[in-house]
Amino acid sequence: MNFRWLFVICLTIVLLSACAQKPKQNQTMPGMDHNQHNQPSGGKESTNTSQVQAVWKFADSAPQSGKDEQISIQIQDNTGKPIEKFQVSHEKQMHLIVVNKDLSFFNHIHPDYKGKGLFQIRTQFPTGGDYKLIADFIPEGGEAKTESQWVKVSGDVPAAQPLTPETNLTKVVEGKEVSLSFDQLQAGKELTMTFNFLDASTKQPITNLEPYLGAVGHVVILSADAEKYIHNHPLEEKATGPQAKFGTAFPASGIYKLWGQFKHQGKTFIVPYTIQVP
Ligand SMILES: [Cu+2]
Repeated sequence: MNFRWLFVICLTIVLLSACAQKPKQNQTMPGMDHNQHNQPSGGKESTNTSQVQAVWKFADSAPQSGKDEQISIQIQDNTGKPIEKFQVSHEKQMHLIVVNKDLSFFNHIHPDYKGKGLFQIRTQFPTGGDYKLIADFIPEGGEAKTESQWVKVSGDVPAAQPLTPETNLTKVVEGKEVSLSFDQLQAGKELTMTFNFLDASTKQPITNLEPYLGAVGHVVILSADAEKYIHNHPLEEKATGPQAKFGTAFPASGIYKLWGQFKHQGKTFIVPYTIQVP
């Protein structure tokens, strides 16, 4: 494996196990974020990332749909001592992804850091059902960490929407015609994923995409069962379109849902795709 390539593309793949009974299968590829390579190490206590854990708490013991719910995420070591310092990665100390079980709902939010390892945010779950919360953060002096938690939200549960792989990867979102393509699409291969942006009415290339959280775009990928989680940043973070390219790798064949997040003319937008990886 070419580690330099991985470093450059900021790729991480974390295989998550949802079952708390089982030991976690965590695989973090090197090069999650440039920041972790740039920290001065002299005199700083280093963090053994394998001992970092997240304790999730909800202000309401049973969160309800359609209500502001407070989520608290306490980051600590395996003795319960808070981890106190975090690196800023893409402008935030923590990125929190919220999806529901059939992956029809996606949210990317940023909890506030309250000190002493505690992150908090108020958010709403649109319907009842099972949701997965996935937190990305980097303890200072340590490696990028991903911690996740399933939560049951009370309220009406809509019928699950089946994930059907799309064959046509061109769609119109917020007046933009977005096309997704891959240089090769096969499980276990390092590949390049390209988003191309045209003005939907004039078909002219869009060349003034704006940075969103410090990069031209962000891509989150989840396997259909929400167990395999990948968060990618662009090969060229300062690109402005019409193309945004990301390096990634799908750990196994199967159905995946991915969400590209971009910003244009002051507005952020999300482009979702469901794909079949051979
Ligand atoms: Cu984020």
